[in-house]
Amino acid sequence: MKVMGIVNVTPDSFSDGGEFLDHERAIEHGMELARVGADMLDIGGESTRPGAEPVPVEEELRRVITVVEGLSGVVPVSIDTTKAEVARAAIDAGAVMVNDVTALRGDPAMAGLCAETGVEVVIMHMLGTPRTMQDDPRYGNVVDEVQEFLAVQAGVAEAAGIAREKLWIDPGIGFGKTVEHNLRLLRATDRFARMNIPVLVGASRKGFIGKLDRDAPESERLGGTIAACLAARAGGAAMVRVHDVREVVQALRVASAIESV
Ligand code: HH2
Repeated sequence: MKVMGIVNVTPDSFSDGGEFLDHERAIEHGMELARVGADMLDIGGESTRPGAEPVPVEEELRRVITVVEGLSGVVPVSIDTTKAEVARAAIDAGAVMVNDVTALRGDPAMAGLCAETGVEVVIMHMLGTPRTMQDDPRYGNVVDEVQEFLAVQAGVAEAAGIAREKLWIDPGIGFGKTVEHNLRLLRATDRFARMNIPVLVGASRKGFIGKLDRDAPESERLGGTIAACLAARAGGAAMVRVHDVREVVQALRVASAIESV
């Protein structure tokens, strides 16, 4: 299974110094993640945390493009954005994947851009928008509904000219979900994997882990992150999106060594 390392270029990540220093530190961080085993890096300049406000396009471009340029020669880069203008600039700077948490619903130009440039595309499920998604999310059957959504959006992507081989699907852990919804989705990874589109799972340090462990803060969610990654692996996920690349790579290596002995 592949590991996607997270490089956030937002004010709460690499903003201690001036602009140049911010980019430099983000690039160094990405290089370190690649060195310890990240197969690819996901670079994002707009937080999608619950309650997060949108970032203007110029600001997002200023945050991410230098970092995409600096890292795309080292390791394959994914751009985490909902804006086609940012995606286009990132692709020009070397990105090979678009990770759009709106699943191509946010910007009408996104699907066409992805089709035209031939990049890989992540279709992720989200209920509502980052600002509102954690306000009492409800489903009849969360697994059925997420699966149906992913199938529909994969169809939308194909209809826009994106080759099926370029698609990834992602159940969107934490995007409009209660703890139980997240657990049911992780447990159903095998059902998503049977859709014959590679599955990406992003559970790293997410809120449900804290809720299951006496409100552990983000910095203390590594054990839960690893447990979720191993569940995703057991269900046949093709890639996990994580902050703690070194530790997750180690866990995955041990899991596969046990399996193949
Ligand atoms: N989660 C976050 C952002 N992008 N993309 C995909 N495909 N799947 C995810 O689960 C996913 C994602 C969470 O973003 P945020 O809350 O901003 O934190 P971080 O980027 O540090 O994970």
